[in-house]
Amino acid sequence: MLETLADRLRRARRVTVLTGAGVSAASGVPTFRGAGGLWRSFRAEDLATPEAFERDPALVWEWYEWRRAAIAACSPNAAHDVLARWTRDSVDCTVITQNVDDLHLRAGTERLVRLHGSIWQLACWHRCGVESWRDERVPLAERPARCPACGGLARPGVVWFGESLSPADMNAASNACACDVFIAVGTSAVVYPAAGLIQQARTRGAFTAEINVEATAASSAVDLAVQGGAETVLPTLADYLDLGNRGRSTEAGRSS
Ligand code: BJW
Ligand code: ZN
Repeated sequence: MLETLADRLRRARRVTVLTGAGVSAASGVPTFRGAGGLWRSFRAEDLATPEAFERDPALVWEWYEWRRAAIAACSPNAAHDVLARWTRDSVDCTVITQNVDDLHLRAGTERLVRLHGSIWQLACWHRCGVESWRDERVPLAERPARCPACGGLARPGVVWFGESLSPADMNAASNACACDVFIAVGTSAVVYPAAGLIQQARTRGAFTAEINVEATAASSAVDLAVQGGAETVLPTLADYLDLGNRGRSTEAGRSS
């Protein structure tokens, strides 16, 4: 099964990978849904919507501060490393992530679209015109955080339910759907518009695959569903590719 995917990747000119929380699970970052997921213990409506922030900014910030501290203690795993290498190597590979941790960046990923923002980025709640800014201090100097320009409330630079994604990021993600192979890794594929990218890629002729520890909303719609942890499947896949490439270069050496 992995050989089929490796073969597709070997022949692909353009590869796109959509990642979700499962990619960071082996690093210790909690997922949202499923066993141990954040939405098992917290209600999204109370913490991840503009209405929740309007109602109780201190509570929302308390939750994000707790998550920022947890993520600060995590490091990229083997799945992040493989994807980062693919974006740096010769193959034209783009990673579209729904994750707000910065583990793809810390692994050195180059062509990266961050659809749901960054937990380390802050923005003015009142949209006073100031650019969003990065703040990695844990804990924040002031809680709730304040905008340095207008002194009003600052919010986490993430995309909450009911909020639109950045048009530039959506555009980049849609463009990346014009690819030969599209792989969804570690996402439950239930949150839109991100989940819709899988179908978009398929409609545009891509070979679609999923890597996940369990069946998801996308499993029956993709060409190939691989069951397993991203941190083990991606390195195995990379080994297949490296072996294949080595074989090819040996053959080329022999024929010259
Ligand atoms: C492993 C593994 C291992 C584990 N290896 N795998 C009805 C009502 C209201 C809204 C809607 C509605 N219907 C549709 C909508 C729109 C809504 C939506 O999609 N809702 C659905 C949930 C129903 N979408 C939006 O609101 C989006 N905006 C939008 O559509 O704008 C237009 C609009 C405007 C106004 C009204 C309506 C539309 C915005 C979505 C923003 C999502 N935000 C969050 C929080 C980000 C900030 C934060 O982190 O706090 O993004 S929610 C959360 O879900 C987070 C994630 O990025 C996102 C996706 O989750 P993901 O990554 O798939 O994680 P999980 O936990 O779900 O799955 C993990 C997977 O990993 C599992 O499958 C495991 O099996 C697997 N796994 N270990 C491989 N080792
Ligand atoms: Zn401001």
